[in-house]
Amino acid sequence: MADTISRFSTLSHWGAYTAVVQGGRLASCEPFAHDRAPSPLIHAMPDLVHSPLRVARPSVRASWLRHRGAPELRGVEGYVEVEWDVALRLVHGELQRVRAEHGPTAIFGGSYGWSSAGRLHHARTLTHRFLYAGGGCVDQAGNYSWGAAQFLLPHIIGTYAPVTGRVTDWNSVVGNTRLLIAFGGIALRNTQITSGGAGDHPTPGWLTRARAAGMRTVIVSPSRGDAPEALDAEWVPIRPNTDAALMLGMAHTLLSEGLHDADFVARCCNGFETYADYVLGRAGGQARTPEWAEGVCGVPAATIRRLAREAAGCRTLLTCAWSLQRSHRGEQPYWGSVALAALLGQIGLPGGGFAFGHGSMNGAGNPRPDLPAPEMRAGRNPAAASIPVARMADMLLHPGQSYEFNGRGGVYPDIRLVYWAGGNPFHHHQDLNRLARAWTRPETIIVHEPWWTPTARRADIVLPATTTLERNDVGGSSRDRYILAMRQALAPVGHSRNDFDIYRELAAMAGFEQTYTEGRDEMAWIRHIYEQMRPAWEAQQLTLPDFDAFWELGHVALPEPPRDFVLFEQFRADPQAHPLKTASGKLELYSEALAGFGYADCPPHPAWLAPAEWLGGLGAREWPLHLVTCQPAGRLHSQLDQSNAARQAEIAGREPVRMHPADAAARGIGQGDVVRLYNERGACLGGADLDEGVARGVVVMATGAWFDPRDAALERHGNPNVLTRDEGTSRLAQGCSALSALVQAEKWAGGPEPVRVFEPPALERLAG
Ligand SMILES: Nc1nc2c(c(=O)[nH]1)N[C@H]1C(S)=C(S)[C@@H](COP(=O)(O)OP(=O)(O)OC[C@H]3O[C@@H](n4cnc5c(=O)[nH]c(N)nc54)[C@H](O)[C@@H]3O)O[C@H]1N2
Ligand SMILES: Nc1nc2c(c(=O)[nH]1)N[C@H]1C(S)=C(S)[C@@H](COP(=O)(O)OP(=O)(O)OC[C@H]3O[C@@H](n4cnc5c(=O)[nH]c(N)nc54)[C@H](O)[C@@H]3O)O[C@H]1N2
Ligand SMILES: [Mo]
Repeated sequence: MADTISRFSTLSHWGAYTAVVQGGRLASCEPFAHDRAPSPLIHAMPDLVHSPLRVARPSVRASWLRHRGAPELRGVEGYVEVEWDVALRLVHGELQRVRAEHGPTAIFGGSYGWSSAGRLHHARTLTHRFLYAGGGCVDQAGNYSWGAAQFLLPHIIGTYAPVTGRVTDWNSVVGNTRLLIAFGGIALRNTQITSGGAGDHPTPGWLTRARAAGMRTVIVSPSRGDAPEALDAEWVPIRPNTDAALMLGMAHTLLSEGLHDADFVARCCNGFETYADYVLGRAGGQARTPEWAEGVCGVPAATIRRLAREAAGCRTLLTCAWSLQRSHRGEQPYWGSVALAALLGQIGLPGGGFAFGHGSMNGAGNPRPDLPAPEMRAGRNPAAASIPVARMADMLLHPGQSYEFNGRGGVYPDIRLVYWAGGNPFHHHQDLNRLARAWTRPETIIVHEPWWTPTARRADIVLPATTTLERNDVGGSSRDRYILAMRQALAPVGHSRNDFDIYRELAAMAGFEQTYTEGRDEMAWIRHIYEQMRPAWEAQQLTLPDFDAFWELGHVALPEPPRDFVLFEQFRADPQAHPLKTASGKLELYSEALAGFGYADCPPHPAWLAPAEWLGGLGAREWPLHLVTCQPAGRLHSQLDQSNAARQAEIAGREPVRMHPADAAARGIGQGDVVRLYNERGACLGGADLDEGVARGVVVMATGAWFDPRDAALERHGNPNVLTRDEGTSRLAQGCSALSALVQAEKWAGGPEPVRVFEPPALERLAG
């Protein structure tokens, strides 16, 4: 029997695959048959599922168990393993106590994080569902990915759907686009991933077809590696966080040479005159000439003029990576690209206009009918309380302090209890030394995790969660044509339980099990989530296959859309009949609403606003390198970092730091050396990787190396978030601004500093 091989269809954020199980263990993973470019990341799964870093039993931090105390020892001291009933009683008791003494706004349940691809067992959604049903909590608004875009775009184009990937589709691009200008490039490493998982990875194929059809690509990026070599793209290196200036310089060329589409602007835009005055310097301000832009962004004025003229002369699509807006004043390059596309006058034409995220995530622009993806609903938060997603440390540090957000004011609540499942804030947040200080404030921190991640090690109560392979589920993404069945392949590892069941038991203890479960068990929920999609199919005269057939086959494919999707096609054709959902009904080059907010850090028209840290600012004298924290090729954020493959991708046992050979030589740094990156917020070690494809003055370090501080002065493993700034993009969006950070680098001259984070924490069993 032990040798019997069984196969189960399943899904991860990095793609669908078949889990091959032998002797009760995951033996290997085979890509989904319909995937045209499967991600190699699926092969890390056996390592992960059977990792020695799995949380085996419910665990309680020693001092917390003794006297609910010593919050400063979070991350330092060991755990006592307890039985499930003990752990659940502790969690239930704490929730009851905090709710009774301080109310729902003392519980922080935002629980930001990607969790797993399966939609029923999506830990963050379940956390919300459980906490909402129990009286509510403080939630987080928006996301780290495109927080600035989410709150800016509705003001200027009436929706943020394009940043989610709903842009002019690839069929339209292949058939029409002659020039693609990709700000932030099209990094195929990022297109391995889709939130919710995908059956297909189409981007490499679309790039090949577009190139064969005659599309030329220009990538504007501090890193040449942001485009696949086969695309033969022109690389325009740029200083990080200065794209807004480059776009203004291009706009100046269009306006001053009469190359803009005056008819489109008159029909479809609001506030052209104000914007043009700003660009041309007619209102007494600086003219944003290509020469001026060169001084800011480092791109030669001649290149800026050439790009503007070329774009005006053919069908051009401008696309911006999400990274551009994940920076201080990150609203500006996004608004700038919409304005530039408006001047070009091709918005709403096949293959023209603006787009976002082609190199940020799998499936942007993938032709797909407008049908829903599977979804588990969290319900309504009766506390109706939330903070801007990335202001989490501010909230913990400054209860009672007021902040501004998208035209309204808010006050940070006084958090006593933090509940987190499915995220890793000690990966995702900025200025981790500051977060570590903030993290000592709450009385109790509860985390569900399959692994002893840095966040699990900083909790008071850790409940061991199953992984996707240990339960049944259904998944899929709004960017992909497949709905995927996820069949349980393994028994729960150790004493882990499904997040769904942990919350069900806690809900039962508190007397609201029925509200939480609605009377459904796992398979009843999966069937329900599937059937929820049926009405939308029928509205489009399509028949969703029978659930049992779907479960048996393992997937359903949505039909190819009948025609190309072109963003704002109808609006362009008749702006009166199909107005945008903006204040003016048009594209806003000037926004009355933003003028009303009066934010100097997000003025009412696209502008160049110097970020707090950039290479042209004063701070660059002391900190002369701009740190770009990109997404990791071999991981999803911090997920998969505990695999052997991740160890092999390291340099000198740490996260690679890519830098130009000249910048390295100036500091006596050679290939493979251990380097120390540092600024006034912290320091981390990394392994030097010299690369002429990185712009001078830039260092690139991927996110997600498990946080391993020796102390506040040194992180040993290469987690760049000890260096990043923890400040909102602006008062408008308050988005994550991780990509604006200056640092210095030196060859490490200290001791060996071994990485300790892959050793489990000290564990003891509760006697008796
Ligand atoms: N410097 C810098 N920082 C950044 C970024 C950047 O560009 N630069 N990018 C930001 C962005 S865009 C994002 S989206 C965030 C990502 O931040 P996160 O989403 O927090 O990162 P992940 O590592 O995906 O964390 C998911 C966690 O969920 C756990 N998990 C997986 N499955 C389950 C499950 O079934 N149950 C439970 N209970 N847990 C589970 C995993 O083990 C992992 O610890 O990072 C942000 N941070
Ligand atoms: N393999 C893998 N793929 C992922 C993820 C992952 O963890 N691993 N995470 C996923 C998630 S949650 C998200 S939100 C997306 C994020 O998608 P993005 O935000 O697009 O990804 P990044 O890798 O942060 O940045 C893309 C590129 O932008 C360039 N760049 C940085 N700053 C600037 C700038 O100021 N100007 C210009 N012109 N270019 C700049 C960098 O060189 C970088 O390589 O990625 C998704 N894809
Ligand atoms: Mo993200």
